[in-house]
Amino acid sequence: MFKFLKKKFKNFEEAIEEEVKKAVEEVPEEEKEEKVKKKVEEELKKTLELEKEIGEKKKAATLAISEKKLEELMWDLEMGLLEADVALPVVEDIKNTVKSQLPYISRKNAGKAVEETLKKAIGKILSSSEKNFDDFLKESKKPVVLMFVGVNGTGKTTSIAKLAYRLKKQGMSCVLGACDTFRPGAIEQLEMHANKIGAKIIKHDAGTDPAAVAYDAIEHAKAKYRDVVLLDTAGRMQTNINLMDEMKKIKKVANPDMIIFVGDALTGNDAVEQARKFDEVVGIDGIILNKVDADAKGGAALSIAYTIGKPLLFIGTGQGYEDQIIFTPEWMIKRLFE
Ligand SMILES: Nc1nc2c(ncn2[C@@H]2O[C@H](COP(=O)(O)OP(=O)(O)O)[C@@H](O)[C@H]2O)c(=O)[nH]1
Ligand SMILES: [Mg+2]
Repeated sequence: MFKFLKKKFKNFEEAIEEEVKKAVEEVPEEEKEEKVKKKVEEELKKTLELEKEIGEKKKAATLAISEKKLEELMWDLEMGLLEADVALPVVEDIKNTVKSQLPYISRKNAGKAVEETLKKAIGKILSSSEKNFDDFLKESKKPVVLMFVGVNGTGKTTSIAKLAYRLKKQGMSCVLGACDTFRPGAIEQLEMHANKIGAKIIKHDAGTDPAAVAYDAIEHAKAKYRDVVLLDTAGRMQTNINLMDEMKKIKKVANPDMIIFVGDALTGNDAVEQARKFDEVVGIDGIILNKVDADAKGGAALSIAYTIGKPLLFIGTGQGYEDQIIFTPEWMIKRLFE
């Protein structure tokens, strides 16, 4: 998981450490030998002053590395992040934080100090994900209606099954609304999960109006005092105007408490662009990013919440019901640096 991004950060830490070491060893030592030898012979008294002067030079040299070298290393970092599919505004933000902190990095353990700076930069990037989903559910009036949107194959149906499984374990009752009446087999797929988990499913025939299914699922939940309604919807490309309009209609009828965009981490920047488009059209409140288990790059997980300004709530780490974990900045930082 995130191997690629992890490596890029590690490279940067090591490169800075290397440069700092060089700066400590090279410049001042030479000066010291040359100058001290000469001066000691002349005047013992002046030596002390010279030592002081050299000490200051030594400090300056190690703190600055060299403007040129630093630029070079920052460039490498920037390229590495872009290769890892980190979104451009995120790259810029990380760069700015690191640049502003680097002059204050101690010469001792420079690599470790750079790591701390990177962690700080990433913590700042991920801070838009500090939303507590469990608290939100607890505090909301029941039934809480959650609507899931996103393009085909990103794992919407699977995410709903995982979440219903999780909520059920917490003692909440769920109703699944089979609003994907579009894709063949979609209703059966949700039904299979509902049976396995032991959740109620509300379904109509394939090809019928998904908004009507949403309406019925919510009415059922109200009548039976269920806690949460999870509405599955058909996958749609963000460019398909008709289907995007249909999604607006489901929203209007269901009036969901939360619209959750579901993305596929493997699609990198595309997942971020999709989230942006869905947010524009229907307005999203939170994000689930799936297939993180297979994602070596890590750019989407790092970028999506910051770019859209909506929290990344959960990540999918496999196909099983247990493979959904609450996303926290600490979790991501741990994966990137340990
Ligand atoms: N490895 C992995 N596969 C996943 C994950 N989430 C979903 N999938 C798989 O992705 C495929 C599409 O999922 P599905 O829920 O049908 O997507 P939908 O079209 O958005 O409803 C299925 O084969 C899922 O098992 C995940 O977190 N990790
Ligand atoms: Mg589906």
